[in-house]
Parts: sequence; structure tokens; C-alpha cells
Amino acid sequence: KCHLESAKMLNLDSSVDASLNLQSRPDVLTCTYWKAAIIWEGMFDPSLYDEMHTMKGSSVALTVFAVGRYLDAYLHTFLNSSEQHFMVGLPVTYFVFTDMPEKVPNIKLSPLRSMKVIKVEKNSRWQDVSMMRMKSISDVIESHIRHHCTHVFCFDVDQVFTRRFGSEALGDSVALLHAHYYRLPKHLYTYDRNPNSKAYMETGDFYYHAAIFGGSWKNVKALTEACYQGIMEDKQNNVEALWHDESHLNKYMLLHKPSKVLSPEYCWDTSIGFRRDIQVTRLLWAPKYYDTLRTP
Ligand code: 2GW
Ligand code: MN
Repeated sequence: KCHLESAKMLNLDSSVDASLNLQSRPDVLTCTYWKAAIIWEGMFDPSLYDEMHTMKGSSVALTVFAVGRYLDAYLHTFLNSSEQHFMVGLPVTYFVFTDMPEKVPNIKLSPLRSMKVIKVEKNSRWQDVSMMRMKSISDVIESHIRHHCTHVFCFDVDQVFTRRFGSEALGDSVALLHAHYYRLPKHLYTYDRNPNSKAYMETGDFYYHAAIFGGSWKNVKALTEACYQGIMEDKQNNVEALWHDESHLNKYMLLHKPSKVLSPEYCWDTSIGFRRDIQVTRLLWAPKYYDTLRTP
């Protein structure tokens, strides 16, 4: 019902969701107070979303970074699994950012799907590898994506698609509930609470996971530019937000509410164990080989 009322609101996604008969679920929160849908299994009819996005001519850019040892460790599995499950049926362009373009695996892509490999420098600090993604993404939206794609999704590479990750996830501005925090009280959210950082916030709506965010190219451009600016200002002031780009993303989403929120079914960590509310796991965290991948 929440979604029907929301049709009157300015959020275009929520009126589309209402018109596609998005349902509620009794056991979980399916709507934010600003009337954005939180997408869980059982709420939507996949074929209605696919049909609508095909009709509207939606096309999706996927950005992913595989720098240094992360290329061999994760990229092949990530790309292979996304061919099986990510936005199947819609045009998809992969933008793979790496310091070793020659080592990007040659994967046979389905029709309507293509790949662009973009060379980036390898930052010596991993925090910078992660944070500088914001700059690279906003640059490639300006040079390529805005001319060819309607939507953008940005992913960590250390994950594997296991089930449909489809057009129901598309929206103007999309954020993901962090699997480890969605059931915790707000005072445990790990926002950046240093007043000297641009990412500073006392409290917020949810704890969002930076492993996935997306939206229209316009909104993702605005988001990545704002986060990059915050990161650079922090550097000038000699501070670094607690969780780097993720802290800046959470601050941005506090000030610019997402129009659609993805449940942790879209990015699950199996080490959490069984949860009754997680009815499918669409994407899983890959193992983190900290000792071998993160030591210099
Ligand atoms: C190397 C050493 C330590 C940490 C990261 C890296 C590293 C990251 C790297 O050598 N090469 C590389 O390509 N990356 C990219 O950055 C890769 O796409 C990876 O998925 C992403 C984020 O690093 P990751 O996945 O190791 O960090 P998480 O899973 O703890 O990420 C969360 O927190 C990060 C900030 O600390 C980001 O906000 C990330 O989006 C979050 O999921
Ligand atoms: Mn990750």
C-alpha cells in the first residue's frame, strides 16, 4: 500500500514500482519513510520490470576495478557470473578499470553486451585504490557512459553473482543495505563521526554498503563527484574518513535520499549464517584473502 501512496510523490521510481504492482512483505521493511521501495524477493514480478526497461530502451554500464592482485583473484569469476545473472536481456557495457589491461580475461559475452578496459595507475595505498574509484567513475561517465547508457551500476570486484540481479534494481539513485548492519540499532552504524571530515555524520537512515551503488548516469555522476570532492578536501585537511569512500557515500545518501534501496539479498555474506528474511542470495561476498592480497 505504501507503494501505491507513493505514486503521488515526486520519486519517479516509486510511481513506476507502484504501477508494476510491487508488493509488500510482512517480515521486513519494504519502504523508507521518504517512500523509496526496499527491494526484497517476493515483492516484484521480474518480467514486468524487464518488459518495461526493454520498452524504455534502458541500457546499463557496469563499472568494476581490478587493480594489482585483485585481478587474478576475482575478475574472472566476477565477469563470468555477471554474464549469467546481471541484467540479462538488457544491453550492458562493462567498464573494467585495471593497471594491467593485457591480463583482463577474454570472456565470451552474450549479444548486446560489450566490454571496455580502461587503464588506471596503481596507487600504493589500498585506501587510495578504493577512494580514487570515485574520480575514475565520474570521468568515464562524462567521456563515454552519458552518450551510450541510461543507467550505471558500480561494483566491488570481490563478489560473485549467484542469482538474478535484474532490472528491478534499476532506478534513479540506488543504494544497498549492508548485510552486517541491516538489523542493528543505529548507534552501531560505523559512520564517520570525526567532525573534521566531510563524511562526518552523527546519525542517518541506514548503513549503506559501497560495494554496490547505482542510478541514472546523471545521478551517479553527481554522487561520484561529490564523494571525490569530499575525499580530496579531507586529504587537504589531513583526515581520512573511517571507511574511506563508503563513509562519503553514506554522507551523500543522507543528504540525497536514494529513490530505491536494495535489500542485503543483493549482496550477502554467507559467513553471517542463516537468516529467515534472506529468501534468495543474488550476489555473494567472495572470500577475502587478506594475508595474501593485502600485504605489500
Ligand atoms: C587492496 C588491499 C586492501 C584493500 C583493497 C585492495 C584493492 C582493492 C586492490 O588491491 N585492488 C583493487 O582493485 N581494489 C578494488 O577496490 C576492488 O574493486 C575492490 O573490490 C575494491 C574495494 O576493496 P575491497 O573489496 O578489498 O574492500 P572491502 O570489501 O572491505 O570494501 C568496502 O570498503 C571499502 C572502503 O574501505 C569500499 O568502500 C568498498 O566499496 C566496500 O565494499
Ligand atoms: Mn569488497
